Amino acid sequence: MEEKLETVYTAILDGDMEGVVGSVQASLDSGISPGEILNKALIPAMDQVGQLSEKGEYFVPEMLVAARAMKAGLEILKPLLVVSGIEPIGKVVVGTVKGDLHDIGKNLVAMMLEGIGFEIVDLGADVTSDRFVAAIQEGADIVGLSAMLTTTMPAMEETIKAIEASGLRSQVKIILGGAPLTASYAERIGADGYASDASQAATLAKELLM
Ligand code: B1M
Repeated sequence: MEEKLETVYTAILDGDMEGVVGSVQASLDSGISPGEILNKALIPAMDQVGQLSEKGEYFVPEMLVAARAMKAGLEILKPLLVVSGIEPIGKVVVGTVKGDLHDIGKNLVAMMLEGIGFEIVDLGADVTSDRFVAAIQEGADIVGLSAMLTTTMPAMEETIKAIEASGLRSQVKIILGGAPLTASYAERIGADGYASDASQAATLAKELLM
């Protein structure tokens, strides 16, 4: 790995927020593209955090500081990855479902969708089905649900059922993603599509509106 990217990667693993901010900026200044910083340093570092937690070497505090450091890096990249001043191609409501606090993946998906021209309504994390329904009532073309815990996967089905019960189901396409999910699970609970990562989510969202 390029030395500057290695510094970003290590700073995330160390949960060193200032180190991430400095090294992301230094990488940009040296001409490394925002996409490369994201895909070659930030995302691999969070993957490694996940592996360390699976091995019992990292616990919640380490995951928290790494996540905070990752977010600080994303904040710098966001304006560079997102186009502005163009007519939106559609409106997407995104959120992590009820009971689930993981929002980094969802934030990346939102950023990628915004980057290709969607207007984003980000409801945050731990979002109840009622809040999703209320946001769709305000107007939406697509709803994007994220979940990272096996225990919160059922909240996706509950959300889809609540959207159906509200009579709004035919107005929106529903897509979902998150580490424990699969395309077959998405199909089984009545979603319109599944994406395994943020760029697939962007492609899927565009396809669904065509
Ligand atoms: Co948590 N956590 N966590 N955690 N955490 C996982 C998910 C876990 C796999 C770690 C582990 O034990 N190995 C495990 C889940 C096990 C399971 O359910 N099978 C776990 C656990 C157990 C927990 C707690 C229960 C721990 C505890 O308290 N004992 C607790 C639960 C809290 C809660 O939610 N109620 C918890 C807490 C936390 C922190 C708060 C400390 C922190 C989250 C901070 C934050 O997000 N603001 C955290 C973190 C950081 C992780 C890991 C290490 C990293 C997650 C991450 O950000 N990845 C994670 C381990 C892992 O993932 N291997 C883990 C980077 C991100 C870019 O990837 O989120 O997968 P990801 O998103 C991808 C795709 O999934 C996809 O695209 C994204 C970008 O490419 N995607 C979509 C996501 N959403 C999508 C939506 C789409 C389409 C694609 O369409 C709408």
